[in-house]
Amino acid sequence: MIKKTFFTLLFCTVLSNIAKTQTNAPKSFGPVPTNQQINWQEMEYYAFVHFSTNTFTDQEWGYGEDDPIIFNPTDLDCRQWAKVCKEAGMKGIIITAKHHSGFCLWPSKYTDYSIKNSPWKNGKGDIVGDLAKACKEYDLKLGIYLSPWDRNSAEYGRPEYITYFRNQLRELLTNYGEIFEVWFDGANGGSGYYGGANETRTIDRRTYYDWQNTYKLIRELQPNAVIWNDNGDRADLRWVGNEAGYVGERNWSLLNKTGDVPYEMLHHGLEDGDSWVPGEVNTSIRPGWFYHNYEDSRVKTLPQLLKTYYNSFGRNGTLLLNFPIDRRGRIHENDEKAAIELAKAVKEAFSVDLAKNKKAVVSNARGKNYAANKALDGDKNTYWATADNIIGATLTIDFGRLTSFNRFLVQEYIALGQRVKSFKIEALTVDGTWKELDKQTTIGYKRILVFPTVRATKLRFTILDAKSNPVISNIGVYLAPQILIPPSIVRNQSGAVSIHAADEESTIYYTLDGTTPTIQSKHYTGPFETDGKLIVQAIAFNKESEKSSPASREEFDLSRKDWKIINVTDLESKHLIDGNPNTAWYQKKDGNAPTDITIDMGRQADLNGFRYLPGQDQNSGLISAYQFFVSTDNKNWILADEGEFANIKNNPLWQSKHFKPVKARYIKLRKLMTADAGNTVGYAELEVTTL
Ligand code: FUL
Repeated sequence: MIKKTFFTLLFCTVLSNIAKTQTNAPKSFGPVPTNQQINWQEMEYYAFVHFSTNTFTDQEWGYGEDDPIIFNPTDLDCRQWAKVCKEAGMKGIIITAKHHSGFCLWPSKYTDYSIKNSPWKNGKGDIVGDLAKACKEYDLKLGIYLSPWDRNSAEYGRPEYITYFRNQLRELLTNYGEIFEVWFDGANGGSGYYGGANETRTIDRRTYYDWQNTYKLIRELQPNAVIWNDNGDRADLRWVGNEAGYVGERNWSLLNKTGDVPYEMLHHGLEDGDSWVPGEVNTSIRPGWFYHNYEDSRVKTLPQLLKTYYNSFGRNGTLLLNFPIDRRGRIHENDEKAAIELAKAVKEAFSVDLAKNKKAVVSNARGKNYAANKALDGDKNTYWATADNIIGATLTIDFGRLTSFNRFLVQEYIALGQRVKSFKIEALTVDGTWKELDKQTTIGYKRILVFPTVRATKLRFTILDAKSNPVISNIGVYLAPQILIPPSIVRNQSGAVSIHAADEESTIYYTLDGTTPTIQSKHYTGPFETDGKLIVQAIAFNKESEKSSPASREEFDLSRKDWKIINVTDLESKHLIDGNPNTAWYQKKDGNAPTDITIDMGRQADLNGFRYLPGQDQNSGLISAYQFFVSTDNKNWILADEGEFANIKNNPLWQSKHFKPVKARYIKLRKLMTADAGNTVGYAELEVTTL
């Protein structure tokens, strides 16, 4: 009897405690993520692979006319892609099943424009299928990129195309197992082959694709997938407004369900948005999305990749990093090496959490189920939550002794919404004073702060402002090894080369003979004069740590010291040839007449190409279609090259073009069209390449 009463009592107490805990639990605030969005966010880092006919034509955007016969990888190995991605610490791979050219990497029943008609495996291959198998083997998830814009299809622009597009989507979402993400690129450039019509077709990106019905199909076939869309109707994920590898420091995972999404909103989200639409940072490990062998030496360096890492999922985003598949059908060795180096550096930086299970006190908590230690226990499902005091709530970690650190990681429990609007961190240093290390805005799923190494006994995290009581699931403190940044190299118009290190303590060593610099190479003491073709490579060396940065490398061609812009009087036009990529000239022109820049190079040369760097204001003046003329006498002009600068709007990098060698003293770049169809044309630099 006594026993029974005792157990009944115990049972009731447990029940009432559970009830108390539950009533005490913080409620969700504002829009919250779906389970699919949470699972996706927790993937953090995954790969893009770009592969198509473009790989074999050296293009970024195929026109849709290339014969499938050119698609002939010599050593295609999807298992190698998966192995590299796995070793790089990625959780999945999104494949360009169909890029804008319309060429399909799977044998679609609905078109002949696919690998079916390529020599690869005598037309019997299926790259999406091979990748699906490889992903399974390496425990990676598979995602599908299916370009809405199709420059091959005769039906593009007509209602019939939507049926074709959905048929293809159905094939991809039915035949290859579980798909984690479906990616609908926003590019709708206009001109194309379109079944031989060779014309420009424009569509209304808000209405043409009838997205709601396409979304229905996806939800039905792949209920666990998330949808990325930059074409009108909002889906589950958003673009962050650039392809350069960073999202805003202030980054809300919210947007409004309807209405325009200008750059500011893509980049920062919307604090009071009515829907959960988190940002995904997409960028390539090289300048381009597709493989070009001339970019083999331009794979991002470790410091560049680390910056991307911190500026993407260190800022409440995920990172979708692209590998251009090469003509063999493999991830190139240089890209593989860079990605593995990044994984190693991240592991080194984040393997020891100096805050894990350390003593911590908070100014305020909702009881012991939501106490300070819940943020330091390494369990993503437990959290520190304050009662109602929001502003000024603190969590102080006591390291127990002087500890060096330079990274701070913090996570909100996003299942209950994103709440924190601003916070700061301070350290109790040797002299007994609190020193502010950083002050920032949003947190979201994960925020990582990077600051110079500090030695301290305690770290204090303060919530300065929040929409509702903060719910912090994780805090980590780390000491990352120092990474030296490669110096920057520029050559001005007169041919003088200057090299700059990111920090003043470093010494710079450089070479001009194509060899990798070491500390035995030439010591840089100041700008030096050069002329003609030149390869400059440089390293920064830190005496204290005895470490060198990776080498930076710049190739220069003809120096522009004798160049004169002869058809323009605006003095600002000098920026076009000043060697400084950060200054630009914006030429304004009324009407629709072609805009030309005519230059006298001062002497004759054997040209085989030119390079154009647009002004970096992504919103105006990016030349998207051009003609390039040459002349020996400024009277008789020859058209040396014409075409498009594909994808310049999203990726406004150097645009290199090659043509049949020709003698010239005068050059003329003509803008035929800008990406925003406006009349202003922006130039940061113009150079030529010679034989
Ligand atoms: C862009 C496309 O136009 C590029 O070619 C690339 O696929 C990139 C991921 O998205 O908008």
